[in-house]
Amino acid sequence: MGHIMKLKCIIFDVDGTMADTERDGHRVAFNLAFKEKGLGWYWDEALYGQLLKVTGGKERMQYYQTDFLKEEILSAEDIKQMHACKTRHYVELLQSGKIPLRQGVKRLIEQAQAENIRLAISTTTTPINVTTLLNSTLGRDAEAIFDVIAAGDIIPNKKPAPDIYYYALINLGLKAEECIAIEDSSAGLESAVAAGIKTIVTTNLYTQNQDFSKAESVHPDFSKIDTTTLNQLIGANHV
Ligand code: XBP
Ligand code: MG
Repeated sequence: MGHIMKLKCIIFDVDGTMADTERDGHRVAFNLAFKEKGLGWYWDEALYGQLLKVTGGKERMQYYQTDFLKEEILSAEDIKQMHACKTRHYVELLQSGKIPLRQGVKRLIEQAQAENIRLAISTTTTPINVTTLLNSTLGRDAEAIFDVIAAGDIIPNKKPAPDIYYYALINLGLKAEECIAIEDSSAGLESAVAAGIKTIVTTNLYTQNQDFSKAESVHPDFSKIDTTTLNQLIGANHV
């Protein structure tokens, strides 16, 4: 007879999960960068929804010119510079306080802390984007809340590859069965599940019609997500 496992860590995705960053954050920052650099690109809300298929800002720009424009306008170096410009604009948007955490995220974080459940982040986005969001919403020392912040280019293959979740697990020193991931997109779900982590999904307008058949449960918001329900999912993992 094995013993019942307990939840050791909640691993949060950032974009779309902790905050609705895409439509009014990343998208706006990309357009500001295109304008600043004199490139005639503009990504409206509908087009951006299609581009979200590819995770990572640099990868998204490459995807746009290859698959939509069918013309290589930007070199790899141009994309890097454009992305640095986009990151500057995005950080400024976050610092202006216009992008809040999704309702219920702070409550879940505080509940986990009170119960000594560890917290981590696994995201495709650039590290400074994560720390700026945390600082602008949870305060100056917010990074310390998370034991591991796995972000951006530290791994070569972004979501839906499992690499960023493997990186988080190794640095946490935990097994996949001891963690729950929270994601908002099918690419994120794919990534976490491929790393062996049970995953719940909180949808948003861009992701609500995606395939979440591999999720433990799917929610429109955080109202029914708490440590009790997450622990029940882990409890089913007998060892
Ligand atoms: C988030 C993303 C990110 C951001 C852009 O995916 O796709 O690429 O849109 O971030 P996930 P950068 O939520 O699955 O991590 O421009 O910093 O790459
Ligand atoms: Mg996401």
